[in-house]
Amino acid sequence: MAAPVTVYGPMLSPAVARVAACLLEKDVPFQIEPVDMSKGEHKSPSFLKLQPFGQVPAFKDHLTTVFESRAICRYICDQYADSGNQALFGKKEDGAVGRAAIEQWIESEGQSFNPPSLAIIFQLAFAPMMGRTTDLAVVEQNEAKLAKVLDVYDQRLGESQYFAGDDFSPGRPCALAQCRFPCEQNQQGWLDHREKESC
Ligand SMILES: N[C@@H](CCC(=O)N[C@@H](CS)C(=O)NCC(=O)O)C(=O)O
Repeated sequence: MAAPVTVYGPMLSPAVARVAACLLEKDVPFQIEPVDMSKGEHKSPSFLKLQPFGQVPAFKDHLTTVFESRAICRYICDQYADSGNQALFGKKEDGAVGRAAIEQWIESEGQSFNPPSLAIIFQLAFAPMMGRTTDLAVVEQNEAKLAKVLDVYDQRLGESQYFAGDDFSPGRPCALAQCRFPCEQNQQGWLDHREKESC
């Protein structure tokens, strides 16, 4: 029997991995529907109905479709509140204050951590896969930007076990989705000195 939840896109994509990490943490069974980006399937009319910007991932369950990986994670935490890690998006009793403590780290992951880390991953991991030359100047520029973000992360993770406190929250899978590339491939050792950010 098919799983009721479908994630569209390749697991190689950090944004798809972000959603998969959230579903695994929430113990929600899901299936991955492959989207062959090399053939432009993410720009096809049928996929654009699910994700109007032509990007992976897209998400579908028995109730709705959702796009944008962090919005999908929020939806999963709300819709599947009673499943898996029930405190993933904050404990009910912590209310708006608890939610804000998590939201601020998810937002800063999307705004500050994601752009430079994705640029580095694109150059070091995806460009060679696509037969393109790695632009080391782009890597260097983004390493400098990322270093500032990681300094803040180091400081925060010196104060608490996870970003939003001592409980695991979606900020962690959001950032982990990106970290897996340098950790798996040890690319140029650029995370080696960042023990706190280790996978
Ligand atoms: N903000 C989007 C970004 C998704 C994204 O950048 N997806 C990439 C793969 S990791 C993609 O589909 N790129 C193809 C394109 O932009 O045409 C999200 O978090 O879902």
